[in-house]
Amino acid sequence: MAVPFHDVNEIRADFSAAMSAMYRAEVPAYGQLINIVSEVNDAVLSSDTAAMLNMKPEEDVLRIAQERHGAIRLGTPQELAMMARVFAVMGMYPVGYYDLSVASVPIHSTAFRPIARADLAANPFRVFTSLLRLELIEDDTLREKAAVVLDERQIFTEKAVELIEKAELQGGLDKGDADQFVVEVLEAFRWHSDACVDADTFGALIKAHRLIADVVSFKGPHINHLTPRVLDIDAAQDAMICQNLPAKAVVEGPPRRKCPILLRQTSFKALDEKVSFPERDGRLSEGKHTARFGEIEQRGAALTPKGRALYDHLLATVRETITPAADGSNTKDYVAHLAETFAKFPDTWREIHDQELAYFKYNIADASSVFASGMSINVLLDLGVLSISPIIYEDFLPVSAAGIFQSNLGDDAQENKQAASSQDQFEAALGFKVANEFALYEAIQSESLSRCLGHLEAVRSAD
Ligand code: OOG
Ligand code: NI
Repeated sequence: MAVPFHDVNEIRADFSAAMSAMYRAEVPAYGQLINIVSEVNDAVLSSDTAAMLNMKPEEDVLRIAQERHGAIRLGTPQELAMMARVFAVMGMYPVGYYDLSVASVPIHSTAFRPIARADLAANPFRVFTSLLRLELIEDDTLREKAAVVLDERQIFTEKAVELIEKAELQGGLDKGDADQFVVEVLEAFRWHSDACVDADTFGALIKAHRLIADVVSFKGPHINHLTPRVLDIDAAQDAMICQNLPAKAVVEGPPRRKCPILLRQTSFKALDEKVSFPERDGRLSEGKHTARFGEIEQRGAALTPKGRALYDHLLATVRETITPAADGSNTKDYVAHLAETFAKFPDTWREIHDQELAYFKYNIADASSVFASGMSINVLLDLGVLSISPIIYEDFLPVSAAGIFQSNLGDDAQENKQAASSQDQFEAALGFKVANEFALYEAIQSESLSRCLGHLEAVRSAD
């Protein structure tokens, strides 16, 4: 009999845990962040707020301590295509397209993550994955140099490639291979303080764009942050400041609300790290690079296109009047204005549901109450036959991503005007199309509804 394959969700969970342990060793402040987050989460889960968050069924609560996202930046279409194969072995698929050119950043991105409800519940690890747009380097010589450097590097170990091919051929990996796969693939995400370009080239790349230097100058696409999910980001932000972590002035995204929507994020600034550059005369020169940072996020309900449009509109309205200053000088005003403007976004789950602003999971609250076929959903909710819980947003905000990028490039980051976005070009590099996030949430919602209705029908006809 054939040996059964190791559960893909477990490979992903193991990989996420291994990544977390590695990052903790590389960036000690990340460990501090994890401690803050778990204290805040424990406090929220044992308070009344837990019920309000309505994170039922238990799937959302159980996964919380394991929950995090990471971010990497790749240099070539070949690296992206290979990374997609790596993530597929762990049950992660590209969802959504993010055009960072709107923030004058020369990359475009997708989020690799699990897709099915059960897989998300098992472990929702996501990786925001960016691809450098080399064509946006204006200087011909520098662009060609960067292309050569990127072409020469091999970000995966031979063994990793072998195991990816084996997984594809067999349709999975046994436990032993899966464990080794995690170890080998992790190597691609490790930080290397020895650069693969000389200091002059590094300087020229920095001048073209800091992000270009970050992608091109090193042996691999080091993980640049890992972000745990927190249930009360304001409490966590206060704790960060208390512990002298250099947190950003403002939490990005929607304001604090009773019913959280989309996601709110905050981070502490990138760290200066020592780097050594190989010089032409064979000696090493010393320098520093600002690459990695810490981030936390509070996740809320996934919005429908209608809810997203309302969110975008309200945020744009706020930003017409006030944009948060990096030095924190107008934080109070900004926060007040944000809260005031978002009063137009309903703040009870039932209103949000009835106005179709977010996606929900339907649960059976009481199968024994009066149920007749053809009753509307709202009637079933009124009667207490059905109940709802928000579907958690599993993706990223383009605007938020831009904010994170900007804040971590330092205040002297250049403003480069970038060419128009190109989802087609990104998908050509990937080798296939990215999934549409709205369609995925919609599918989870309608599947939960038909499951409930099916069950109610069965109970009724058995009576
Ligand atoms: C990724 C930034 C995007 C987020 O949480 O929005 C991101 C990067 O800096 O490479 O992770
Ligand atoms: Ni992030």
